[in-house]
Amino acid sequence: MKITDIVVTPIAFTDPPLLNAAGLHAPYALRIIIEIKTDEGITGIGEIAGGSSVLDSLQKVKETIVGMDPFERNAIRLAIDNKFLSVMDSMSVGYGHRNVAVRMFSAIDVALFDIIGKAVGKPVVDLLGGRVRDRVDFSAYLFYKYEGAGGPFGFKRNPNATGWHKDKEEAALDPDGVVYQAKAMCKEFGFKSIKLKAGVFHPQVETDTILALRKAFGESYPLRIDPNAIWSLETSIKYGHMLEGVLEYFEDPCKSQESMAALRKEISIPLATNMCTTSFGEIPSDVALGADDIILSDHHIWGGLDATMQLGRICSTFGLGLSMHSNSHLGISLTAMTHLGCALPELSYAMDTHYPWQSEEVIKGGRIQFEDGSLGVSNEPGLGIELDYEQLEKLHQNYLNCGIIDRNDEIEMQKVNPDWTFASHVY
Ligand code: GKR
Ligand code: MG
Repeated sequence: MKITDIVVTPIAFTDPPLLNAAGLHAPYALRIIIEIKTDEGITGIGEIAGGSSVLDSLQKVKETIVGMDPFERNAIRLAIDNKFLSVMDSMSVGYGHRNVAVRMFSAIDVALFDIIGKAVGKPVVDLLGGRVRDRVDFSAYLFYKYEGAGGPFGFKRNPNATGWHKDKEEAALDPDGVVYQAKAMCKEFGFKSIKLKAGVFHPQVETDTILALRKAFGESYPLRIDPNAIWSLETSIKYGHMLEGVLEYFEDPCKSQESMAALRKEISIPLATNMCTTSFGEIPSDVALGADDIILSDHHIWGGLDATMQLGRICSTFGLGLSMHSNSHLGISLTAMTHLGCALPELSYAMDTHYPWQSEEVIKGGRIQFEDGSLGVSNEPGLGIELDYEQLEKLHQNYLNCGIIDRNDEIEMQKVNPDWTFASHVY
């Protein structure tokens, strides 16, 4: 089989005014949908975070991979590395050029698995070694937020919204608001564990929010807080002590492997990260320093599905736990995450997902339905989903019209509060 074409479609979909350490979500979130076509008439699909550098690179990748066999995933990855990385880049880790190449391959890898699955008549989970569980649990991903629906409504409500879609338009700017959001989200989706995106208000308010969630939900709901590394080591120690015995894990309270390692010696809560260790090259120092207890995998960031399976093995080798990170996404990503989650032996936590915050879809059949906070995968070949071209075109038009080409939460926040800076709320 030969790859004949790769079609790259940037899309934008409605995102409510969610707050985080970097600022505020824009009214539209960006993703890129890719379709890899083959001479046997099989097409594979993938989804990745939007942004101009990944989009530019994906638009140039066609000449590199057209003509290659989709089964040769290793050769395709090397060809992409050779084309998009200089020798210097390939030695660096973290963000930058290497990150763009890794992210590009992450999307391509999912589409290749989709093609291979369709060609051999097997679901992607089987290509990853088969199910170790039939369903994967997801956690309720809570945000402090302004009132509003996002998209064309911005900070206003959508008058036609009902149920959870109405509840999610409520402001959540204090512990009570977050507890309301948590109850509404858990009722709608059946989630049984909770993550709070923090780094927005004073750490005392955010600690009080966790304590209010504990009071409202009791001990059977594991709780996590993620200040996105905006707390100092001292602040993390101080508030970490208040959360001992309450948190399932403490996600990226402070910046750098060194600070996380120092924190880990002081408090008795497992530390998790999707910020201080985000690539294979950072694992040796992570382990040597003892920076954390749990790595949050993400196939969009670690280099695809197979790479994430390898990450699981490495984590268990070094006694690290494995969870899963997310970002604003639609159903192709959610389906790929679910295949992976069903196959990953080392996964031992409910996975993150932003999906409840979104309303639109690009796959046939519309929005994916959670049951009891979990999802399973079908036995259909490949990912088992198909693109809805009408919706894809609609969301592509959103992209063309919304004027956002790169995510910048700081600029979005300054539209609301011109004096706001990232540095002004580092605690
Ligand atoms: O969506 O605002 C957000 C999150 O802050 C996201 O960008 C992070 O990457 O969910 C993420 C995290 O766990 O750090
Ligand atoms: Mg995080």
